[in-house]
Amino acid sequence: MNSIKEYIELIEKAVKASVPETKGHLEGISDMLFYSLESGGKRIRPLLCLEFASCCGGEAEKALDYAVAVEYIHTYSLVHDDLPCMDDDDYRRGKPSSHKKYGEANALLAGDALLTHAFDILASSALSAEQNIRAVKELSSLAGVNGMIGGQYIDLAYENRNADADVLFTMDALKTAALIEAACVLGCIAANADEGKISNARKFALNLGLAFQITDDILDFISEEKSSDEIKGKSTYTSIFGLEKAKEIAAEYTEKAISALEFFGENANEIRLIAEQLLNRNN
Ligand code: GRG
Repeated sequence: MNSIKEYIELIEKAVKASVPETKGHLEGISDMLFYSLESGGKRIRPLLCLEFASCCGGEAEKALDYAVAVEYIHTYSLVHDDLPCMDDDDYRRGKPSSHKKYGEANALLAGDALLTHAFDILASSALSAEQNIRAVKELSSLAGVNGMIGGQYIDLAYENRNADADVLFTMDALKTAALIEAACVLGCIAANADEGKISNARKFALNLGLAFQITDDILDFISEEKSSDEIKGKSTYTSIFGLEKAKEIAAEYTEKAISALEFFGENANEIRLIAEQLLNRNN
């Protein structure tokens, strides 16, 4: 079993190496992709992808392309989410967001390029054609209309009206948990895991994703700066349930996620650790 630190190092190298080379008039495009891919993200999704590959008996290194592809989708979603027509955030990870640095049209293009290249990375992976096709299918569907995009649609639809707990659940399950599910499932696929393992990875990811989003809401709530959600008066777990109850709910979902790992026995020890660390994170 590799350590989390070693996996993160592998991911950093692979992300750097994955940016398409450009020459002459096109050089600026690669700069924009690097800018958003290399701005200090936690790499949670690619880490989970490698961890699930290893936990299912595969070699984590073989899942690297899948891990990087999921990080590309995550990065595109952040670039587009920061645009003035979406959340209108000037900063991302303490640096000017892509549209602040390169202009709105270029940021839109950079997000599109990240999204498109994610599927090139999957299709070019050295794993079998069957594995790559399954990976494309899972990632496109979990990032698509019944996944992350659907979650963002609900988020926009509730900008100016109160959401109840049921709406929040569906929104977070799609907006946040679906891509985490893609990361875990693609790790399983890279290891040729059976459907029993894949189904438990999905259960883990749904619960971890919900805990992750509620923790994100809590961190926004307790941060000194007003978040764009607060400015827009969006409903979140803290606005509906209050801070203490939101913390309890996040801990409950983390426990449920950890229970789904029982199926994998001791092989999932590092994933358990990651789930606990994500609950107690401060960024
Ligand atoms: C615009 C197509 C489109 C989708 C947007 C994912 C998303 C949907 C919006 C991004 C904003 C947001 C609150 C997403 C929820 C998931 C989340 C908490 C993202 C932040 O993930 P981290 O903490 O980010 O893993 P880092 O910076 O560590 O990479």
